Amino acid sequence: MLTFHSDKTSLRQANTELHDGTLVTPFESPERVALILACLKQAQLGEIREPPALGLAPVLAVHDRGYVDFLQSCWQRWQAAGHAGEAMANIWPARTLRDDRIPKSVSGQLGYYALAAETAITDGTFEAAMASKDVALAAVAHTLASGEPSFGLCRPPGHHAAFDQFGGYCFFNNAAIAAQYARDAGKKRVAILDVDFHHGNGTQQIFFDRDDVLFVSIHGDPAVTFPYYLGYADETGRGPGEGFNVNYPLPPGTDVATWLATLDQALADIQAFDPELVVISLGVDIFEGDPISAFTFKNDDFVTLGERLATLKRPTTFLLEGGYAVADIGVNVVNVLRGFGGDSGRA
Ligand code: Q9C
Ligand code: ZN
Repeated sequence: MLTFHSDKTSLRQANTELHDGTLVTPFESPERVALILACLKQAQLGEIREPPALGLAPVLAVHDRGYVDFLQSCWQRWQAAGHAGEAMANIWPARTLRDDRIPKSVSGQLGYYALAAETAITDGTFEAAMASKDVALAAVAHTLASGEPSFGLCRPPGHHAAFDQFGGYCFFNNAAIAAQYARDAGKKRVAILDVDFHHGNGTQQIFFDRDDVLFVSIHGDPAVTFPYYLGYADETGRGPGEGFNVNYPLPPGTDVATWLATLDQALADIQAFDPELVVISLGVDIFEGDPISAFTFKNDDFVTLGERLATLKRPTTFLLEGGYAVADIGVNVVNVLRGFGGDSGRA
């Protein structure tokens, strides 16, 4: 399978993540991509290509202009304001405050455009996010042109990024940008299947009112799991989008057999939609050893996941989302892609 990768995704080198009340080295590290790349090469899974730089137009097709401008200018403005650490939100237009005025200061704007505090904006974050969406766009363009599957080694991930909010390690919603690109290229129906442990709140929000992009997600129950405030089964879409958003929340600790039975339902939803393209938001944080997640996949179960996805027999683009058990991240990704490709060998 053809992989798309850019060294520029390593330009995000954040030092801090707010985790359990302390500042830690971020779980979402550049090492993740390097380890997957090494495993892909070792497994001889196929050619690895650089994406072209496509600029902001495909980003602005799903994200707010003010939000994009904020991401582009945030680090410079934060530094100019004399702040010592990395740029992090610490106040929000929360339920009892106003959200109809955007503050002037970078600190106020951080809260306006952030949906969580853990994710810092740093030097190189915007450039890495640009490279990540270019990886996604090149991958989807290849699938559209050839009908062949492709893998976009996206980093930073994207599925928590909404129309005008970042968080959960995400800035640009790579899957949404890729799906919209396919729509603009003439594909009538695009399905996004999100298998990351965490609910893809950003992708859901971007397409919630639409019937041309089906969003289906299997994830940890938001009652007890990040992102907490979205991802319930009763979120089914709105207006013309009613029926085109499908959430399968599962309790932490869910066994693989139950997860795979849920996948079969998700695949049936997708077949009923008859999509011309399937985008897989591929989070491998469903692995049993993931440090921040609570599903129970073993290495070999990722082969099974790939095999089941192949039964859709649809043009498919895989885009990397989460996965933080770095020692296993390469094996787990390669196993999905191998399973999909029909080679049932385990990495
Ligand atoms: N500090 C993705 O998998 N917080 N994002 C969890 C650990 C946020 C995960 C607690 C998790 C975001 C793309
Ligand atoms: Zn995740």
